[in-house]
Amino acid sequence: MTAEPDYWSPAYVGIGSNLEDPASQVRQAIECLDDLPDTRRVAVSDLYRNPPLGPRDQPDYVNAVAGLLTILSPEELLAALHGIEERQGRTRIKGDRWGPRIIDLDLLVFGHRTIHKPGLNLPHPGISERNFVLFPLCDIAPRLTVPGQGIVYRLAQQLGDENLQAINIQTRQRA
Ligand code: A4P
Ligand code: MG
Repeated sequence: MTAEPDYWSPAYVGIGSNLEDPASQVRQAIECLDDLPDTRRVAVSDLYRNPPLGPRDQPDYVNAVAGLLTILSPEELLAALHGIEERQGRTRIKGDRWGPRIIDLDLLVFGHRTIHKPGLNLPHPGISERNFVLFPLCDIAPRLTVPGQGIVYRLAQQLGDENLQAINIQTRQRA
């Protein structure tokens, strides 16, 4: 009997926090990504402090991006990301879109997949308008094509790095 081969897909996860020591929340989420089943973290960006997009009456955010290889499906990976958010204490307040949060994990890109269905949009909409996503992504995958949006380093150049402050230098490749 031959076993089914495992198909590993590259996936990129956006990480954001603006509550309860955001930088350590982001680092904690990165550690949780390391423990996901059937998944390997292969890269992580620097961490960037930046002002909120959306309502301004909330603290600054810390954002980063992690690069994974996974044999999970996009739906399974997103469910696993929601599990990490819950374990870190995120509660969703209905109607509070873009409000402050302990941790937010967005599935940005999953291979070449384009998906639009309730609960899952891929690529995550708005990547090309957010420098707090594009510059971390540029740290680890500058030549990545975001399906339907463009090549990461070009999109980052177009947007500029205004208001982004790198707050540490990470080892980008996993030891
Ligand atoms: N969902 C659909 N597709 C995806 C996907 N690819 N990844 C659904 C993650 N979630 C996806 O998400 C709302 C719903 O989107 C979920 O049911 C999920 O199944 P959420 O995390 O509950 O709410 P949200 O994060 O407030 O909404 P949204 O639209 O994801 O907002 P964003 O895009 O995450 O923006 N400013 C700075 N500086 N830094 C930030 O990180 N983040 C936001 C939130 C606003 N301002 C910010 C930042
Ligand atoms: Mg989100």
